[in-house]
Amino acid sequence: MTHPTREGTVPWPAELAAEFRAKGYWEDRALGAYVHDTADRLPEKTALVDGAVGMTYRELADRMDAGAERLLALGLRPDDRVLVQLPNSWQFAVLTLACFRAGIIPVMALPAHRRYELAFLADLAEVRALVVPDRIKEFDHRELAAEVAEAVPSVEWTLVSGDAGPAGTPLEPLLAPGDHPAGARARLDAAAPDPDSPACFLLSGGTTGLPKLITRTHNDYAYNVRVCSEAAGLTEETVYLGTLPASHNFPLACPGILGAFFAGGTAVMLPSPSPARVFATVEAERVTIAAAVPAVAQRWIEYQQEAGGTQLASLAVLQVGGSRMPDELARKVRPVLGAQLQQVFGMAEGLINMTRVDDPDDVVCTTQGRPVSEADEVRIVDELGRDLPDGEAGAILTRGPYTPRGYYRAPEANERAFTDGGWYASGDVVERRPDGNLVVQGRDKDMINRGGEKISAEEIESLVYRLEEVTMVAAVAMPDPVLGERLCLYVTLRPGAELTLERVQEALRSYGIAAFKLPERLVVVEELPTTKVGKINKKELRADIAARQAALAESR
Ligand code: OOB
Repeated sequence: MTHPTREGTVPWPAELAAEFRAKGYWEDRALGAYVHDTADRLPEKTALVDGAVGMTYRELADRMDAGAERLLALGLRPDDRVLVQLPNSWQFAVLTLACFRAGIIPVMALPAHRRYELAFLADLAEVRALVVPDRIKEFDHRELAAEVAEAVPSVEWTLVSGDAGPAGTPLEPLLAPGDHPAGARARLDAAAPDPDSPACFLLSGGTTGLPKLITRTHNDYAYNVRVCSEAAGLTEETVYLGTLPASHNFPLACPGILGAFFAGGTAVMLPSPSPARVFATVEAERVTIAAAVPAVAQRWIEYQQEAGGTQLASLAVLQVGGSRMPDELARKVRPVLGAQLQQVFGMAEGLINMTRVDDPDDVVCTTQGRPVSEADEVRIVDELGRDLPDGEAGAILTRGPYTPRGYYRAPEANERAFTDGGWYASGDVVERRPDGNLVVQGRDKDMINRGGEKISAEEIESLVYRLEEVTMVAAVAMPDPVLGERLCLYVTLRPGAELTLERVQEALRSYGIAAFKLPERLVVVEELPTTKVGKINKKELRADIAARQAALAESR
C-alpha cells in the first residue's frame, strides 16, 4: 500500500486559506477545468503543436479526458503518483493534463535524470507507474525504467512513448481521443480532485543531500499560472515556445505551456533549445514568446549575430531566468533579437518575480523584477533575521498564496528551509531597490547553478566519498563564461593515492547520476582550508578556483 499524500504535505494555515479564497486567489477548481474553459470558448483554435502534430482545444480537452479515464481504467487511482520523464512533446502535455484531470500526481523528473535520481524520486513518492520515452538520442530509457522498476517495489507499470518494447505499456493509445467526450467529461467533473490536494510534485534544486519534492496544489498552481500569465501579458494571440525541459516550473507554469492553455494561446513543444531549430520553429509557428536560461539566450544572441535574418520577427517577448543574467547580456536582447526581455527570478518552491514588458530599460536589464502577485510577501533580512532597508543585500524570505509551506515528507529539511511563520528561505542573497525591483547578488546555499540546472554540493560530495582514494572533498562552483557556473571538485587523497577527473566522472556515472551533475574540474590539494568552527571554507575555495580560472584565461 502506498501512503496518501496528505500524510506528507504541509498545508497552509486555515485562516490564510480562507483569505486566499475570499480574495479570489484560490478559485477552488482543479487545473483540468481551466482547459475545458478554453475549449468551450475556442474549440477550433490550435492549442498544441509538436512538429507535424497539431491539436485544437477541442481535441486537447478530449484527449485529456480520455487519457484520464484510461489511466484510471489501467488501475491507477486518484492520489497515486507517477514518475514522468518525457522530453518536450505533445505526449508530455497531454499526459500531464490527463493526470491533473484524474487526480493522479505526476512527479516531474527531467530527461537528463538517471537511475540514482529516478530511483530516489520513485521511492520517495511511492510511484505506481513510470512514464518514459523509448529512447532519446542513443540512450534507451526503457532499460533505465526497468532498472528503476526493479529497485522500487511500488512500481507496477511502465508507460512508454514511442516503441514500448516487450515490457512496456504503449503510451500513445492511452492518450488517444475518446469515443464519448461528453460522458467522459461529466464523469470526471463529478469526481474532480479536491483543489487543495496536490496537482503535481516539482523537484527542488536542493541544497541538502538529495532532491526534495515540492507539493503544488491545484489551487496554488492555478493561481501561479494565472498571475504569471497576467504579468507576461498572455492572450489568445500568444504562441508560447516550450523549449526548456517542460517539467521545470518556469516553462510549465510561469506562465509556460499551462499559461498558453489557460489563455487560449498555442503551446509549441520543442525538445531542444539549439538555435537552428528554435529559429526555424519561431518562424514557422509565428512564436510570440519564449523562455530561456541565460546560457541559452546567449547562444541565440550569438547565432542571430552570425546568421542574421528575420526568422525571429514574430517574437515579442523573451523571458530569461533560472540563473543570474549578466547585465551586459541583458542589454543585447532587444537590439539583437528584436524581442523585449522579461527577466524572471523564480523557484519551484513558489515565489516568481518578473520585470514587466513596459518597464524602463534600466529595470529590465539590471534587475530580476518584482513579485508577480500583490499577495506575495518578501522580506530581506540579515544573519539575525532582522529586516534590512532597501538597497542592502540580505537573505530573501517569502510566503504567499502559491508558495507552499513545506516539502513532501521532509520534516528535517522543512525545519531548515521554512522559518517561523511559514517563511521560505530560498538561500538567495538579494537586494531590493527603492522601486521594488529585486537584484540577485549571490546566494548563501551550497548549490552549483550550472546554466539553470541546480546541483547540490552535498549530493555530489556524498557520492565522491565512496571513492577509496578520497579523504576529503568539497564541491564548489567555478565561474564559467557560458553556463555561469560549472562544478569543480577539491579533494585530498590518501597517502600515495592518485586521482583523475576521468576516474571521478566514470565512478559517478556508474552510480547512475545525471550527466549535468558531473564535475568538470578536479583540484587535488594537500589540505582543505577550514573556517574557525572547523567547517570546510568554501568561500576560500570559490575564490581560489576563480583566481585559477582567471590566470588560465590570462595565459591563453
Ligand atoms: C527556477 O527554479 P528552480 O527551483 O530550478 O531554482 C530556483 C533558484 C533560485 O532560488 C535562485 O537561486 C536561482 O534558481 N534563480 C535565479 C534566477 N532565477 C532562478 N538566480 C538569479 N537570477 C534569476 N533570474 O530556476 C525558476 C522557476 C520559475 C521561474 C524561473 C526560474
